[in-house]
Amino acid sequence: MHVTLYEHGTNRSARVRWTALEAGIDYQAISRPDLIGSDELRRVHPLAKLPAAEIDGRPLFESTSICTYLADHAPVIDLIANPGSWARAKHDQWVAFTLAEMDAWLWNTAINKYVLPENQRMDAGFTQNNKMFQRSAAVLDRVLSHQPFLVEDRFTVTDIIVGWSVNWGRRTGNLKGFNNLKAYLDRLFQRPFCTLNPD
Ligand SMILES: N[C@@H](CCC(=O)N[C@@H](CS)C(=O)NCC(=O)O)C(=O)O
Repeated sequence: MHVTLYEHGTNRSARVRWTALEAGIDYQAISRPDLIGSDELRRVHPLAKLPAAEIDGRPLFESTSICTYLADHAPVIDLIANPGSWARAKHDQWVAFTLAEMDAWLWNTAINKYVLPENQRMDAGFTQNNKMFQRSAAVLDRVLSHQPFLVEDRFTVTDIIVGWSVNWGRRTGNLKGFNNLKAYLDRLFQRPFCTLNPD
């Protein structure tokens, strides 16, 4: 498999980089801050966002799709539940939950703080976005009170995907009182290939 990853820094790119490293998949990195919005990136991602991938010459975008594909093709370790299994359904559940019920809220705050041009920003939703993120974080905190990882009681790519969002919550001050999530992040940070932003 020939993999090119368009990725940079600790944004959602960190999910795909971490997955490739855990999976033992060699990849060529195209990593520059000026990729976002460029025509070069738009060939692979129609919104010219990071991350994106070219796998055997075919474009693939959305960090969680790239992570899931790489995990399915990990040559040496088992990084994801088998397709068709109940555990795989739980992987899909947590990925969808993370994108729709966690990332979306913090992303809305982000675009209105530093992504959109200043004259297009609205600050009306910040408090509500934090509350909605915390409502979902509470769900994960309860689940992780009685299990170390999200699927099959072992570290999988699901934890890379969800862990990135939990860490975004920590970095934006949204984990107050969620001690199980803090302990979960500690477990993730201990992994040698962890790419989560520690700041
Ligand atoms: N749902 C997408 C989100 C991609 C995304 O929004 N990437 C950000 C960096 S983390 C980006 O490129 N933003 C630039 C922009 O929105 O113009 C994914 O998980 O890959």
